Amino acid sequence: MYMTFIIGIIGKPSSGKTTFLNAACLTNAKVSELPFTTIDPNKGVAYVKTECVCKELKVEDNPKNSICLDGFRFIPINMLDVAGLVPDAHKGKGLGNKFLNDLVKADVLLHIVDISGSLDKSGNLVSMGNNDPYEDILFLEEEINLWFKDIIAREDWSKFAKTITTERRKVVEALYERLSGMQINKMQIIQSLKSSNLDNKNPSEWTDQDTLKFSKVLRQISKPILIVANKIDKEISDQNLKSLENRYDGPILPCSALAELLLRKYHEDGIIEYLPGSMSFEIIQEKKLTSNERETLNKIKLKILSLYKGTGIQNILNYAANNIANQICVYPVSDINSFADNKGNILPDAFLIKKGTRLREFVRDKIHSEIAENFMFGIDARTKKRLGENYELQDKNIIKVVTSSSK
Ligand SMILES: Nc1nc2c(ncn2[C@@H]2O[C@H](COP(=O)(O)OP(=O)(O)OP(=O)(O)O)[C@@H](O)[C@H]2O)c(=O)[nH]1
Ligand SMILES: [Mg+2]
Repeated sequence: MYMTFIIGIIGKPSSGKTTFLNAACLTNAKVSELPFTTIDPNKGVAYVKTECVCKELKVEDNPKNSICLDGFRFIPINMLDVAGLVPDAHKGKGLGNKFLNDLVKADVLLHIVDISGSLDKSGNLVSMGNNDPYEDILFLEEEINLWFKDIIAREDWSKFAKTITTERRKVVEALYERLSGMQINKMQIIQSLKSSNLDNKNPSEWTDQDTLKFSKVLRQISKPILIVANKIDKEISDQNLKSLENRYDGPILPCSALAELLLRKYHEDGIIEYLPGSMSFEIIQEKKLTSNERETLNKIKLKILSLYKGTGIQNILNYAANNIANQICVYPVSDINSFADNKGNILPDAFLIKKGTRLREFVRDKIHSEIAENFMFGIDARTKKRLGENYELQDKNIIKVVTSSSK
């Protein structure tokens, strides 16, 4: 079964979640100043940008599952944008928190924060700087943890807890089954039990605080949140970002979803040449721009691209995949000399997988379960060395999978 990497977009109403999705995926989901514009989730496909191995190998590739532009491999990932969350959403405030259930399969969550501080907690306009983005980070994280707890301790919890004994292996197995479909593995459950000191406590004896503690740790590990300081183009934003950086202990990535959306649209229309993630663009059809548009583009160049080394979107997608979710990139091939598949396509596929993934898991999850059954060994196409099923895949590995039928 082929599973793609999923990024979920969360935040209070009007922080720019849908604009972020539209900019990253060039979708056309509805955006407006009014809070709760999004009710049903919006989906899109974005790309993580990695340096393609075609450069190093000096080959011309024919990508199939991804795109190669100027020696950069853009690998598709799924994005999901949901409704806005307000404080006490778990008690039913705003649109409540049930819509978060659409995010159970997400690998990473992006919290889109309005860094200009121009919106109250429910997404209504207030004067710039009046809202403290730090408070948004705190309330949102709490709501996400409480949502997670609601899923773990859903109504049949006491019945479930009674069926398991204290034996740790059984507790892990039972919790793993209960949480299936949430992108959670057994190691994460073991780690969360340990960190919340619940290793030796039978779930039937867990207090509400215990469940909350466990949910919090498990959420942190399995659905880490990356803070995105959106609307960085606004006047007061840079100052707010610096003040937030002094108080919040974690990465905060600046972004102007609006600027990225404009650049990608002008690029699509052939007016400018812009490679997502780059620090500049080139105007190729100057005549098609009004003087206002030219001025806007100039501002984007001076006040965003050069100051923040890009609009932030591509950097955020890459950071979420590489630094937060620890994804690496692997290229399966059939021919270790030409790096082609069995149809002659050179370096056809590039897959994102979690660091630590073993060859056998990779074959099972990313290639084909039938191939996994006949799996014998792998070959590193660079070194031509044989790799056993327990080989831990490394970033930019080019791998041939040998099966009993293909040998
Ligand atoms: N200046 C500026 N405005 C932005 C940016 N991103 C979004 N906006 C504006 O913010 C408003 C809300 O944008 P949306 O994308 O609809 O926000 P949302 O978070 O999806 O809102 P809900 O669906 O209601 O929760 C719109 O007027 C956008 O144009 C940005 O980077 N800079
Ligand atoms: Mg929206």
